[in-house]
Amino acid sequence: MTTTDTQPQAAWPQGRVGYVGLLGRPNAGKSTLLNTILGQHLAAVSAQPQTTRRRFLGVYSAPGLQALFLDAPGVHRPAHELGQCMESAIDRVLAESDLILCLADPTRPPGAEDLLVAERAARAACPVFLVLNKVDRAGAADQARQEAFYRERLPQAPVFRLCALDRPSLEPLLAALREALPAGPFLHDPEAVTDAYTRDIGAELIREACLEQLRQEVPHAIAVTVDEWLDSGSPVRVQATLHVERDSQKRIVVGRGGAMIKAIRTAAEQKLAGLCDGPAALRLWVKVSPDWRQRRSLLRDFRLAE
Ligand SMILES: Nc1nc2c(ncn2[C@@H]2O[C@H](COP(=O)(O)OP(=O)(O)OP(=O)(O)O)[C@@H](O)[C@H]2O)c(=O)[nH]1
Ligand SMILES: [Mg+2]
Repeated sequence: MTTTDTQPQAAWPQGRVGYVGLLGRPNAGKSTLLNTILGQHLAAVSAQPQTTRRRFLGVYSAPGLQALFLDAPGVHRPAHELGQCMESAIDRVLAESDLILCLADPTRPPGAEDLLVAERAARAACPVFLVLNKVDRAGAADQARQEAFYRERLPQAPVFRLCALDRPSLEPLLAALREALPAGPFLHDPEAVTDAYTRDIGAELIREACLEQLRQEVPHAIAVTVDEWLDSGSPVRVQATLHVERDSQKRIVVGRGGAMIKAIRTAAEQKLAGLCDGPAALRLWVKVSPDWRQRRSLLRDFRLAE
């Protein structure tokens, strides 16, 4: 994976270029869509809502097109300081975007979060495309209900139906982006897929493993910091801390006889191996950082607040 620019900027081509913000309720499939477009698993994805916590840039370059996708947290009513930081990340993505993809999930009836999403999209200063995702799992009636809800608030938005897991179903959307984005010079090296540090992507993938292994509220109470990342040899050696809010959560994360932390480590090592194109050896610590989701200074330390 290339995260840093390798060619001089003067050598980058011209084409249709712009920032494309991903807006939608939690679990709508924004990060899945980004990963499929990039052809790499870089953004954390899970069946649980509120997986994404901060803005993430994914660069899609093709002949004559550079779409700079901005993944964002899902729109919801914030319950804590972390939620406020996620709101700020959404605001920043919307302010930066040349075009917004408003993702709707027709497998669920329109609810309060959809209203927040649609109202936000309707206030946007740039064009909005309505994307009905998960059409592989939603019948025609459910798709029509979701489309009607959003179209009432976004009457001008063109509609795309797709399955974010299925690359060919994204082609009409990518073709429309090529038409809609402004002309200009590429803004990133065409070889680069993100500007994020590999260790920060690694931290997200470790948290993705926590979301898969743990249930209910516990994974949401976890923040991951990478304390060491040694990628000069093989295996890549990583040390990370899982921060939880309470002793009771620490006991669940460690598990009986260390079984849970071992399962998290094994799952995370596989994800890190995919990221690093080679084996990874992970050491994990669990630390209680009381009420970190409410504390600005810790949110800054964990790079969740700007
Ligand atoms: N069947 C099906 N599942 C999908 C599709 N798109 C996403 N999913 C699943 O939906 C769940 C949520 O996907 P995410 O990409 O994490 O959703 P998100 O919008 O980024 O969620 P937040 O980060 O919480 O805002 C995961 O289990 C995905 O595998 C789709 O088109 N079809
Ligand atoms: Mg996400």
